[in-house]
Amino acid sequence: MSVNRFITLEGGEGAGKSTCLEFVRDFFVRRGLALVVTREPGGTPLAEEIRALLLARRDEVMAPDAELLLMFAARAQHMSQVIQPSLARGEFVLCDRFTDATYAYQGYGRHLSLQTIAALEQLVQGTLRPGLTLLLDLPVQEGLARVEARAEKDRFESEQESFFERVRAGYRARAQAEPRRFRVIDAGRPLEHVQASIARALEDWLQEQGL
Ligand code: T5A
Repeated sequence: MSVNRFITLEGGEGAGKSTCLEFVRDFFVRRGLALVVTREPGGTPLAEEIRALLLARRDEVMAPDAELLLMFAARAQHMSQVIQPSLARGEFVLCDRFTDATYAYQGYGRHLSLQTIAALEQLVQGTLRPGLTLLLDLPVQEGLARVEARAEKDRFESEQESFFERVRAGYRARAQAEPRRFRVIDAGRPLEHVQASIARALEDWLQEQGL
């Protein structure tokens, strides 16, 4: 059976994804495994332009459906330009957020239909799903406290705490529904403990894949 080399990193605000991304990159480099690191929304020049539209705060309220469709528009571009070609070359792809974020933020957070998201997922991704998802999980208040110091909040970071509680619940529900794909990491601990758990999860997964 061929190995699904598509890995995603997920978590709520302040979970430490950006901080841990470099750690995961080093993990693969040390093992001599080719890895492409990318992110969503974004990952190509056009998709990064869509990201800027999504994150910018403006007077006009963005309709939830417009937000959802922009997420998938960026994803379609990212899939065709980066993810699919990299996987086809046999490289690992590590993506900072992917469609689980859409289920968590637009589905659970904004109350959009999970069936609609599933239909868009099918349209844009076909059968492609991550082989492994690392979910950095921590209580909402702790995450928000970590990002409190940021100079300017983007459109998502400006949401109410109740929104982020729904996002967290959404991620946890998805992890519970797919325990083979998800590894839930307790991100509330000191960074070296979080990274040790990530390393263990990656080692176990690579071993399961026979790599
Ligand atoms: N979005 C995205 C959707 O709504 N739908 C979608 O489909 C997709 C793909 C942008 C936004 O887009 C939304 C969700 C997002 O709101 P993003 O840029 O990935 O996506 O989102 P952010 O959450 O802003 O991502 P960051 O990577 O910038 O933030 P993180 O994960 O909060 O991570 P980081 O590493 O910057 O950590 C925050 C702070 O905590 C500290 C760090 O030093 C840093 O100061 N920290 C720790 N402190 C103590 N202990 C630890 N273990 C720590 N780990 C990190």
